[in-house]
Amino acid sequence: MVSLSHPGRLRRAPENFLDDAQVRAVQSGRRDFLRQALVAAGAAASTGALAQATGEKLILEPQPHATTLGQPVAATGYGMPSKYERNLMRRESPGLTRVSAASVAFSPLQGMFGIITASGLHFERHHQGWHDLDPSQHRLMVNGSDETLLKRPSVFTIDDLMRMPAVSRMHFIECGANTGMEWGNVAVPTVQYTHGMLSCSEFTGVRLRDVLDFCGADYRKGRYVLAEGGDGSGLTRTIPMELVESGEVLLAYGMNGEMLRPENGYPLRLVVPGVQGVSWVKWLRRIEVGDQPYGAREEVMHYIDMMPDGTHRQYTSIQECKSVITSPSGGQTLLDRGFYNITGLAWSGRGKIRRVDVSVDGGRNWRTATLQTPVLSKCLTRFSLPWVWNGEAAILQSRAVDSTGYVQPQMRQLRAVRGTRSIYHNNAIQSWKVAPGGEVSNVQI
Ligand SMILES: Nc1nc2c(c(=O)[nH]1)N[C@H]1C(S)=C(S)[C@@H](COP(=O)(O)O)O[C@H]1N2
Ligand SMILES: [Mo]
Repeated sequence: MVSLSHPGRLRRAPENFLDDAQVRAVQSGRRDFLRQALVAAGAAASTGALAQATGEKLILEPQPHATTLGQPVAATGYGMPSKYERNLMRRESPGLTRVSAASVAFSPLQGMFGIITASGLHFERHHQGWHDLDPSQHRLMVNGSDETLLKRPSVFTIDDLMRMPAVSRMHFIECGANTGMEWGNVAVPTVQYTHGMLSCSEFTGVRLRDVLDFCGADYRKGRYVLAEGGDGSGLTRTIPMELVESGEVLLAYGMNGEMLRPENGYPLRLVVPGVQGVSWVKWLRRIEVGDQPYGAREEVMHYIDMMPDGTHRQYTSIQECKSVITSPSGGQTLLDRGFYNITGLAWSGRGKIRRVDVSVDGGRNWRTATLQTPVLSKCLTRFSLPWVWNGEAAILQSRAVDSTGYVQPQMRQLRAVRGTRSIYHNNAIQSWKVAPGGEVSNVQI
């Protein structure tokens, strides 16, 4: 048994890493704030007063809630988190975009348990803002790029789709730009901003394959589908037919046991397990079967990987194996020497997580972490490793291996191949430095 008799205490990360002046600087177009913000976040973590333990009074004296009548049932028809959890929120990174309708809100990975993201904390990425669509006024059209590719072009209501056989599956969704700010150097202080374009839910819907079968798609000639969103961004993405034929691609209306949230595409979104978020088209309005990739705007202008030799790669859609320690993580402070449960998340767009190794000395020595069940394909996997912090400097890293045998690369290995001009598909090993004072910060080694 690990020394639970000396449990270490941990101060949580400051959630907003930019002060008002820095936010104003960003809004006026300046972007040199990130380095300063990092210093500021460290300073904030090392000041703040420690809460005093109130001791036995709480046990020995009857508390108000034990001597009064509580709130009635259904006081809130839809339950909300405790007011004491108000700090745990998805947040926008003020430096990233100038317009909040075309932006990202990051999931607070540092405060989440298990593998499922509470629906209200699911990250958001919109190109043109979100809408709360009336499901009775929404339609999905399914057609072929010419009449030979699909025998029965059809228009479905949400009710039509909900009457068809449904499946529920747990999968992660990660934006291809997740960790994209870190390509050049350390950019943001906390795991919310380094890795928070990542969420995991149980999705419910109809297999796209079943709908294409129903419409009489020609799978021999029709090797691609185009998915089109209903919002003003005109977002379209090509999906290879193999993925559809595998039965994994869903026309989803459900998320975590209820209808999708408006921010996440209510009433219908595409679920493309293992593939980067941009292909999970929200407010889905049309599916077209075609015989070649479409070369849409989000496939030739954006979501491409800039290579060091000046060329770029297209259609690198699968999210490769990746992991991150969510606690201890950047912005937190270890207040005592003693026991800490190192924990984090691992995932792979190619299948299951086979193993996660954790290092506390910057990658010289590795120990195999425990994987929490269930370990599912194309789903987040929670890992943990007990650790006794002796008060010395440490560098924490996690390295995931997936069911194909692929090993998550060190940052320098990834840069050797990909250079530093990319935005997308940074799946490098994340390093958190623990200073002798206990402050945890984002570093690259
Ligand atoms: N119609 C539409 N679908 C969309 C987008 C969008 O702006 N419009 N953004 C895409 C991108 S880039 C990502 S990463 C995911 C984000 O999904 P989420 O907001 O549910 O997290 O949705 C994708 N689907
Ligand atoms: Mo994205």
